[in-house]
Amino acid sequence: MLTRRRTWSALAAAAGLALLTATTPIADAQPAPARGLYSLQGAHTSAQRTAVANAGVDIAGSSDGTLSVVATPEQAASLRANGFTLNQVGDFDQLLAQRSKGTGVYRAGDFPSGDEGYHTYAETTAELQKAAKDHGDIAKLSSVGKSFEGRELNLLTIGGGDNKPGVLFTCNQHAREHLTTEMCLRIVNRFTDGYATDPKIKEMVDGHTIYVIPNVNPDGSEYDISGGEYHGWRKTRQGQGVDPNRNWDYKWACCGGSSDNPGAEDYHGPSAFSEPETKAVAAFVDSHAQQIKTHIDFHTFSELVLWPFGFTEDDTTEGMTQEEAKRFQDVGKEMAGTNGYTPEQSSDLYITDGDVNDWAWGKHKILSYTFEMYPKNGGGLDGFYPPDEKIGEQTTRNDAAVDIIIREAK
Ligand code: NO5
Ligand code: CA
Ligand code: ZN
Repeated sequence: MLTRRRTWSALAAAAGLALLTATTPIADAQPAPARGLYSLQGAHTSAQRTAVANAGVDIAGSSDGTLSVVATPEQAASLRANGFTLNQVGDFDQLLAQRSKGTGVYRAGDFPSGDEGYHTYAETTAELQKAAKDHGDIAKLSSVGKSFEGRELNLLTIGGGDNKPGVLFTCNQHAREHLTTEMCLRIVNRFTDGYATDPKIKEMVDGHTIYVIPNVNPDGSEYDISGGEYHGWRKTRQGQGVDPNRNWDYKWACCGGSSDNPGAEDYHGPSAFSEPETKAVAAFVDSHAQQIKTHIDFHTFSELVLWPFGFTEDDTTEGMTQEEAKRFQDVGKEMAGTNGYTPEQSSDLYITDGDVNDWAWGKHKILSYTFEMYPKNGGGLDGFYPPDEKIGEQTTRNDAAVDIIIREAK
């Protein structure tokens, strides 16, 4: 089993090596090792998956003990030495370049050619403006604050009024998980366009306030598609980037579920809410905490419904009674019954600390879930970047689950 301690000694060794090579002529300097995309077998338990995450590799997906990971050759060797089987799918950068080539002509600022069905930040903003304009009676566009690079963190509010129970949907904490932005847009369009014609939609909207934040990490998602090539980027864009889903101020950095190495993909940041994005979304939730009852944060991929806590393997603990845990399980399973995802406690996947669900429940008792969307298994790069043809089926797939989390806001 890998341990955090071993990870650090490996890092220290690598740093020592870098100091030695720095004295050799520039021409002999080794480039950063190419990262590979690997299929890793043998990670059947949460403890094993947490160990893989703590080895500093980027876990992209998980299904039946097989993980899709991005790792350096050194990391791969160390994982093999610790008993995991790793098969290299390909060189990560080459795969990204290949996947970005597309079929047609690349239009500046857009997604890579062939994937134009995805919405850029500007296109998402335009969609939200249109929804608010076309449905001014029920929809309002505002912002909860600005990203590090100054983009508005758009909030579309639908229905109800401030005295109706609220439900929050957040998307795109992780930059490259673009399908999630489409999920939030699906929710916006369904509850605005459907209002006049679908009595069930009308009833849900009239009885609730639906808050939708389609881009929690717009700097990251714009960077990820910059130059017409996917970059495999996960984090924010401040410094070397911070994993926003390790940056929330509840049991932050407590339990080995994040990294204190700024280069790591699960770096928790220098302090809780160091990122303007998580800080702004949290301030919005704080100011509506009496009203917001339920929440889904969308991610990709693995087709999972996850509930808190992520920081501990215990089902019940301080802040989570037996009764509360049972409600998470019951509603989680009911939602999973509609979309075919696998329902489980977040830490059954691997330990995370400072994630949004732990904060929303731990601080405000909001019934807060993570959905890991399509696909279940990520062959090649399709896990990160499913073709845009998948958007329709994979977002409507969650309509019934979305209705359940709205129903539960009461
Ligand atoms: C998430 C969940 C475990 C909350 C995370 O692959 S993901 O990064 N989308 N998984 O690790 O934050
Ligand atoms: Ca396409
Ligand atoms: Zn994610």
